[in-house]
Amino acid sequence: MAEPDRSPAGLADEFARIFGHRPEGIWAGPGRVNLIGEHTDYNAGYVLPFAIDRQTCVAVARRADRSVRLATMLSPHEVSAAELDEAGPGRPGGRARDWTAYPLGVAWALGEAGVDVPGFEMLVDSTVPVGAGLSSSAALECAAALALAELAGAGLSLPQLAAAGQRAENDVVGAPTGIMDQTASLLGREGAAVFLDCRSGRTETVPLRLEAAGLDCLVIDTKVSHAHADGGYADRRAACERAAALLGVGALRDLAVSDLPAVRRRLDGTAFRRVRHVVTENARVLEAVRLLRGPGPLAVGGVLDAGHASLREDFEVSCPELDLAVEAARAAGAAGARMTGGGFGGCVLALVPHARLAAVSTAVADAFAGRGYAAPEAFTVRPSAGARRLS
Ligand code: GAF
Repeated sequence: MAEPDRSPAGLADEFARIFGHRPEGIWAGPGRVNLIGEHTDYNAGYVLPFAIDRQTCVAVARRADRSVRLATMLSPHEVSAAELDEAGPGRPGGRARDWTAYPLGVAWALGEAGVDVPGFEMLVDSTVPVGAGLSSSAALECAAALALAELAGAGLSLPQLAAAGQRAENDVVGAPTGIMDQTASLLGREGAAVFLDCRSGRTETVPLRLEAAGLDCLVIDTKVSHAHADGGYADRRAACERAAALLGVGALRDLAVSDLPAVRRRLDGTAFRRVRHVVTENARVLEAVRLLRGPGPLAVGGVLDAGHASLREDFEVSCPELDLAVEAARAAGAAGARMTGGGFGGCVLALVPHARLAAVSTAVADAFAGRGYAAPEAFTVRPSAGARRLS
């Protein structure tokens, strides 16, 4: 069978075949890799993600009624029907917990933000692997939010659109995630990472010139799938909130590394380790920003390695496949490697000198085969522009 045409023109043609007329436009939202700053966003801390050159595209046209029709290139013969008013907190609309909850949730969240969202038809296509920790959900939310806000004639800022994506995910999909992924997808810049202070909402662009440093960012998808609407993520978030309440701080962000000895005396061992991860991770983000603005990306390898150890030992959100990918990548010459995203599966990111790229990919594949794990998939990504209208 011929490969589907994944260009914007191909998506528009497929839209016309499914819905009988051309879309009004095509919008794209990228996935993201988080360089450092994991499980810090919902603790009002710091994160340093970047948008990647894998994206979700939506072709959209308004309807005259309040109905919604949703289709995906993954199964183009199936069209989901829903009503705008069906989605809301605890009511995913469409079919519960499938991908349609994201655009419907975004439509609901924009409505809550005062946007008069019309009924619409939407065809989705994506090159962001689903459930791999590269934020396929935020990519779809951000493309949909940009499209629907524009078609509704609403002049929302990028942070307001990010908030709508997060609300869709928290209130409609039921995943208690933070604001990092939507911010990265909307505010990403070519050749740069987005430094976000999740308390103030302030963002700064930090240069991430991998090419100039002779590095590639290799993503290794372990193929261990995760879902943030499942228990582990919510459990870690609740543990952080409990610890903050016990320690009498507004959020774990309010603690410094120098507070840790005193914190240790007030918490049980597990709670202390959760707090220590968040506190040291915030410090690692600040250190990575300093290094990227100074010596450059080759210098952040050690920060990535320390971040992975903290997620594995203190926050306990890694898994054997992620640990193996990190170890094998480092042993084969990566300058630094760590799991990226919420954890419990998903991807590892490794900063790899160009000359070691093939060796690192092969070493990881061999290590997985040696343990009898399913074959991982490795590919490079580039820091890329954020969500935008394509046509
Ligand atoms: C997921 C969430 F969606 C983010 O908000 C963030 O908490 C991340 O896990 C962990 O850093 O991607």
